[in-house]
Amino acid sequence: MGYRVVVVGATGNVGREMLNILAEREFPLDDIVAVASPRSTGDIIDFGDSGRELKVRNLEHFDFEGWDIALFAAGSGPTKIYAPKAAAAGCTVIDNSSLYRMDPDVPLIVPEVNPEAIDLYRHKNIIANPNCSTAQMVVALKPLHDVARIKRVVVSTYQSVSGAGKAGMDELFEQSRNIFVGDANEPVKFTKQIAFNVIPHIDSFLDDGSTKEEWKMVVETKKILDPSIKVTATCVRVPVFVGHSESINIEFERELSAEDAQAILREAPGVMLVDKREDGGYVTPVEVVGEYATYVSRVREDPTIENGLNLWCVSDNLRKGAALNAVQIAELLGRRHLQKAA
Ligand code: 11C
Repeated sequence: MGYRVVVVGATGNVGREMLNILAEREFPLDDIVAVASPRSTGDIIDFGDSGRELKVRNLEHFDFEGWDIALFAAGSGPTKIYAPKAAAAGCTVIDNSSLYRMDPDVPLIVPEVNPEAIDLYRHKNIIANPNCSTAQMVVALKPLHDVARIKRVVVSTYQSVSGAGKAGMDELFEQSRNIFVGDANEPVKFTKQIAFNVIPHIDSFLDDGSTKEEWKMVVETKKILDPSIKVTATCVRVPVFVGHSESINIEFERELSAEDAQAILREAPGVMLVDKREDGGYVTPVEVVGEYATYVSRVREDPTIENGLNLWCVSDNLRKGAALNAVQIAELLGRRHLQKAA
């Protein structure tokens, strides 16, 4: 016996990956339905590589009664309207938007890091999925924190355009093409030219000069991993289609050698250490597309602070940063609470 699962926002970058990953991981299903905004109603989409096709249904008319789990990848606007309806109908919502992440009655889960926090889901029948740049970072930090206690993190991100949806990917493609053929370029999705450029701005600006993306990395890390960890972030959009990268500087309470950190990361759940200290002995975003792991490279001591380490962290932002983490939460929910499947 399996679950009846709804994917909301099924035609977007993350929704499609949710379907791919449910199929790939053979999530125990009794039924699966793809739901999206009215403009996609009736579209036919693949249920991963399963050979099965799904006809997209209209979110505005969808009845969540009788469905077990809804994976939402619909953005904050539709989620605000439809997630509470789904939850009230008895369908547990796993939401990829930022809407509920900091709600004290909603658990914010990365299964490798804080699986026990999921028990809080009963308050609202909603579970939040973190921002992609936070998810991969806490997977890498958690095993190190367990051993040497992290005091402070300084992170700079190199975030792919797929984080801004299909429109972001289209803009990078079009701009690159236009530059080669000599056509004019007008930024639409991004504030400045993204092709052959980098933009130190993701999401809206806050009063203190930081951006909401940077704020999310601070507060989500505290909620998921440890409220005592200080985080300062600079989030940058780069002309990469898929895969977010992060340069992370960590200050620990206790001494941790680079060698010991490598040994810990080699065994850590969800982490793949690729750290050869030679030409090409590290991971870049194009190599992680379609992968589940969070990759760590360039682990080294920072001699400018006491108990400091630097590392490089790369992951598929549409997978561990979004769809995979949501499906892992659904698996965890099944194991700990719903217990329907054999
Ligand atoms: C980006 N991290 O790369 C964003 C996308 O809060 O879920 C995901 C935004 C979020 O643009």
